[in-house]
Amino acid sequence: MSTDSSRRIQVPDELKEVLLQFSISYLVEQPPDLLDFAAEYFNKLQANRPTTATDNGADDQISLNSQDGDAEPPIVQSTRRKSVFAEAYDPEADDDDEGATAIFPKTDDQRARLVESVKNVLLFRSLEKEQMNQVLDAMFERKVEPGDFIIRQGDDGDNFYVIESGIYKVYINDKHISTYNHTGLFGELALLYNMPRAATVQAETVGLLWAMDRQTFRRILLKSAFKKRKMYEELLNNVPMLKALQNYERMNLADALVSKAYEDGERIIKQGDAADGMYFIEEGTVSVRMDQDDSEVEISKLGKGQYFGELALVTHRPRAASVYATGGVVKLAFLDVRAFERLLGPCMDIMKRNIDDYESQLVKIFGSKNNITDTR
Ligand code: 1OR
Ligand code: 1OR
Repeated sequence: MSTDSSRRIQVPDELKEVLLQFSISYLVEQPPDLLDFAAEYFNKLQANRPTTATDNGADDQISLNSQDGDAEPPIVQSTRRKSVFAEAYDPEADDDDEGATAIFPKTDDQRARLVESVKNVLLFRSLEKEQMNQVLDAMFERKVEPGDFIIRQGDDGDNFYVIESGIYKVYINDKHISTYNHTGLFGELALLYNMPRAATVQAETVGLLWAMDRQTFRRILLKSAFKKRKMYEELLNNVPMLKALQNYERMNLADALVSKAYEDGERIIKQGDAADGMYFIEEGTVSVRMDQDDSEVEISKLGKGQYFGELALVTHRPRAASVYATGGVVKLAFLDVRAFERLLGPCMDIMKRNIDDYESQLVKIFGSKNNITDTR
């Protein structure tokens, strides 16, 4: 053991996990007072602690792997339930390739409708073609009536659902918090993170859902979805603008991102082009340049944790500037315009404030307002 490594502060997995579990409970319950809630939460946790102290890792592995076995595990008390969100889950070690995936035969019409419904499912983005076909085979249709409870908060997770049609209301502690309108997916959280259902989902109208059972979900989707959320977790936690999002919304954003890399000097955005999405900088630096007479003038440099390309999406105008990779390889996370509109609503005020800032800079740099944001 070198003195260097022994001096480094180790963050125990248990600490991370306890804090994460606490944060999730706090966010889901949204109690009026943080400290009262914390005191009660930790007192309960201590009172319910199992009498035989277990060494943390082993317990996790058993509860996790047993989810993939034949029998569902008995319902565990929520205080003992382990989240797999933190380090406790290692997708590489999750041996989930055994057994055949269920196949639900479909008519041509059904398959076509299913393909249409899953086209925009962000969780499926990083799947290979073959995995995607397995997903299509494994999904089954479920018709719902107005008032049907599809999911009840606190239950163990059974299925995950993609919406073909219908309106669905989401409730947390009986409070209506959001609505799905003929599109989207739900029920992935409990299966991904091995947690109880975080919310209740109830049909408002008749509707059609495509369902996938827990085992298939874990076998096909868990690894790729989990890896992706993990991969972008740090980036998304470090973009100040995204603090306006709920944790859950940030996870959805992670599902939607696509990684792109650019070499030194390569152009990422061309001034005047139509816009197809925006970018977050994972690594490296970009140079923002504007056409001025016959050349380009650098107006700004942006680095890790910053973003660009949002302006044209907000104003519905062509790109206001060109953007180049500088000083080596630049790694970016790209968000396409449809996902942008769906997911970044809560950040719009912050983006608009920053855009106002561009305008005052514009006046300073070019001495006149170059109408980058005027809507004509
Ligand atoms: P689940 O398996 O936990 C309930 O079952 C589902 O409701 C959940 O997966 C999500 O797919 C969906 N927080 C948690 N779950 C939500 C939320 C949500 N919205 C939809 N679901 N929100 C955060 C509230 C603090 C709402 C964000 C707009
Ligand atoms: P976009 O979609 O128009 C080019 O594509 C992007 O460059 C733009 O979104 C912004 O994200 C980014 N003025 C306009 N765009 C800027 C600026 C900027 N800086 C970065 N971008 N100004 C620089 C302010 C320091 C003001 C102009 C001088």
